[in-house]
Amino acid sequence: MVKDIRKDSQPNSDSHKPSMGGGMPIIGYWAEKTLTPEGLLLWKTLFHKSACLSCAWGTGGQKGGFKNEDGETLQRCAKSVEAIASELLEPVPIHFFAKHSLDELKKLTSQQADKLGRLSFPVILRAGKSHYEKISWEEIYQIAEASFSKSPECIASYSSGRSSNEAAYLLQLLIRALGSNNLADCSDLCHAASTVGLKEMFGSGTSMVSLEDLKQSDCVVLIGSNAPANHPRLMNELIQLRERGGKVIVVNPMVEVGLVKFASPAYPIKSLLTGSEISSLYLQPIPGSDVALFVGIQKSLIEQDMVQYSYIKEHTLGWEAAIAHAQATSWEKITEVCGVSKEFIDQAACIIGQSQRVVFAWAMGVTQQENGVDNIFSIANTALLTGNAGKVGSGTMPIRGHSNVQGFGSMGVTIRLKEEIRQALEKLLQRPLSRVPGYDTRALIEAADQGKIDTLICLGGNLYAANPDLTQASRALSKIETIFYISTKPNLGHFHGLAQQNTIIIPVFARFENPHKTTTESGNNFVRLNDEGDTHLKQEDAELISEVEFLTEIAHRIHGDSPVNWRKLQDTKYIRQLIAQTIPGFEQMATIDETKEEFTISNRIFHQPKFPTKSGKASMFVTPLPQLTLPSKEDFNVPFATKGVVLALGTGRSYSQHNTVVYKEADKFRGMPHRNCILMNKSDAESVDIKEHERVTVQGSVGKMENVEVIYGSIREGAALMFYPEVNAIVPTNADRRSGTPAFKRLPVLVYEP
Ligand SMILES: Nc1nc2c(c(=O)[nH]1)N[C@H]1C(S)=C(S)[C@@H](COP(=O)(O)OP(=O)(O)OC[C@H]3O[C@@H](n4cnc5c(=O)[nH]c(N)nc54)[C@H](O)[C@@H]3O)O[C@H]1N2
Ligand SMILES: Nc1nc2c(c(=O)[nH]1)N[C@H]1C(S)=C(S)[C@@H](COP(=O)(O)OP(=O)(O)OC[C@H]3O[C@@H](n4cnc5c(=O)[nH]c(N)nc54)[C@H](O)[C@@H]3O)O[C@H]1N2
Ligand code: SF4
Ligand SMILES: [Mo]
Repeated sequence: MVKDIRKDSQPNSDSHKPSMGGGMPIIGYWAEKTLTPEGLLLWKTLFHKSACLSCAWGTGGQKGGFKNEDGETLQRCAKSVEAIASELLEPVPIHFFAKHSLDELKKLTSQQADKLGRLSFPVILRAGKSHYEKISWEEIYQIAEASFSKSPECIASYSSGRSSNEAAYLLQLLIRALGSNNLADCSDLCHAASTVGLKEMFGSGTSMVSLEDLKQSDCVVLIGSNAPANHPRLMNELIQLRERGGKVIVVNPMVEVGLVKFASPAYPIKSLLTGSEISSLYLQPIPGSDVALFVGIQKSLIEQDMVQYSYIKEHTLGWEAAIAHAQATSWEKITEVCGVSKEFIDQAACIIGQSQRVVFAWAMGVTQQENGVDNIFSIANTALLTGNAGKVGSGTMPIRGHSNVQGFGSMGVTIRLKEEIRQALEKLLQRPLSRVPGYDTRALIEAADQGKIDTLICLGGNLYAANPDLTQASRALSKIETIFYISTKPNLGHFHGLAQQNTIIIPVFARFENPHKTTTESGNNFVRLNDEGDTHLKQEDAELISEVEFLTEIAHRIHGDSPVNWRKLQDTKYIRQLIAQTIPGFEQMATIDETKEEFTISNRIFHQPKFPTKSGKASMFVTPLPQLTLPSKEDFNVPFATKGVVLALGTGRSYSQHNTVVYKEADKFRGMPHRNCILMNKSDAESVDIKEHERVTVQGSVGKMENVEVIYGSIREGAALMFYPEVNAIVPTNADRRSGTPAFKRLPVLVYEP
């Protein structure tokens, strides 16, 4: 195995970090959760016919709890157990909110808030009050009627990708029928750069690769993804790929142990005990420099005569300029910007050029950058130069986040509505849709901060804690008159993201509890059918409602029953029929209730180099190299004598959290014992006499975090890592200009001993 793991990026010596990802800690976790008295309920839920709640890899559904879309078994991971266990908690006691004031609730950590239990009755926080109190459904609907009759531009929604396609479809129909396009979504903070970039290049914003394709590839380039933690079943595909002689190139400034070696419980004999080698080549670029690395790979492909000229001439536009750009950019510049040597870049190019079928897969390491769309362009340019798009076993594959985040986009929960959907919705609603551009998540916060939002409805998620600059997020939300939070669990947003007049929390069923069938879409464009189920919460303790019932009731009260009979849509079969009628690629939704046949959405997976663009060709774009200077210590306005080091801080997930929800304090795999740690390179720390485990201040441009414990880790010099949501207190609001995705993966900070 060739690795660009620098000599000086040695992990901390005194920690007991596992030497590989997955493995026995995962088995231990399964045992801990499933062998308890509650374990039975957990097993029952695992076998329920519905898609896994956690990530968009999309295990589960009609084939039973443990199967992927190819029917392979043992495809459920511990993350799935983690997510289910959290929804199976007891209810928040009925007198809880009467007993605990907001001042107390504001002191809770994310983990403590989640552990309170399941939300089980609707509550309201009224202006000037210190406590949430129970509210009747009738009063909720009266407040909804008043607040949704405000001017359409002042009404907005935010959503997270765990709810169903049916709920997502209703949400956008409700908002658009009001005359608003303000449909912010968590994908704005996540893969928006992928959607925008891929759409411009290929005319389609999702993965062009199916699970079957992945099984046929002989090389995967995995960029800015920590799949062992966040998409664990993808690891099975990488193990199988290596076994059939394929190669995995990892691009990540941090050495994630599970990307070097992973022990998969799906293969108890061949992998679980000894582990399977994952990376064939591990490249550690400077954070934010992936464009330079990929332009380098392109330059090397040109120099090694590995470009598929006949392919690009026939199937792409703009290739001449992209090639000229790579040729004109000097090796000196490329290696200086990305910090990876020409030797390693040549090796990567060689592997890609010599492979027959290459999949380029990526996640947040490249989308959450100020040049997020350029990152996507540079990766996909590389795929095109080597003829790896529109061919079985190859292509571009954004690895999606939430389990139904892609479904939300397909259902029209987006500020970039497809023209065909617009027309179909106008026909359905018998009126033109508003042409006023909608707010995405960042624009929504900015608009709220300027007092431009009166009413906000949040379908899941945690708008407050998911955003950068928590001070701004809290202030912005406090200027909104009424906020409806539709949620399964309490979270920080319920206590820090409070409206001016009324903050209402609506408790809803989780996916496996809904009284009706629903559907979801995986990142591989596969639509799953979720059976109805029931909740463990006792009727006398719980007044849960389904998302579908709540949304249709609001819509009915505001819009009446014409042209859409909203209450009829409480039978979700009718929503699926509307989806089949109005959303391209979803025709099979019309019969899924009868056939139970889960399906791949049409026109998304490309096995021929014919793309849904005007010309039928893919477009290549010139990708300027980023300018990655860091400020100097003096720019942080600290006393002159302060000894500190300026680093590029990346923020992301620990191995024990799901987005803003923390399940466990420690991240064992990275040797970080609690949340308030900064992982950095030993030599950076030593350059300013900071020792491991010392407490430091981490100062960014919008605030500082104190008492942060230093942990040495295998991250390249000049880079560091901290966990969100806590770190969002100091993350500035810089974002990619074209997609609006915040630059969560590169913020300059000064690390110093106070
Ligand atoms: N268990 C679990 N599963 C999840 C989630 C969860 O929180 N927990 N969240 C879900 C969601 S919504 C999402 S979006 C995904 C997120 O899945 P990922 O994208 O895998 O998660 P992140 O922790 O954001 O970090 C991704 C990786 O990017 C690397 N990185 C940082 N900067 C750079 C850079 O400049 N270049 C490159 N090439 N790499 C860089 C980091 O070192 C890290 O390994 O996971 C989904 N699945
Ligand atoms: N600094 C930093 N910030 C980031 C990121 C980062 O890497 N770094 N990543 C960004 C990314 S990729 C994302 S996707 C966002 C995540 O942002 P969000 O999606 O807004 O946040 P989550 O933490 O996933 O939301 C969790 C809440 O969803 C609710 N919930 C769970 N299941 C259901 C359900 O079935 N129905 C309903 N109605 N509610 C439910 C629960 O109340 C739970 O508390 O964060 C972003 N923020
Ligand atoms: S890989 Fe993702 S979808 Fe599959 S079981 Fe794990 S968390 Fe669920
Ligand atoms: Mo995400």
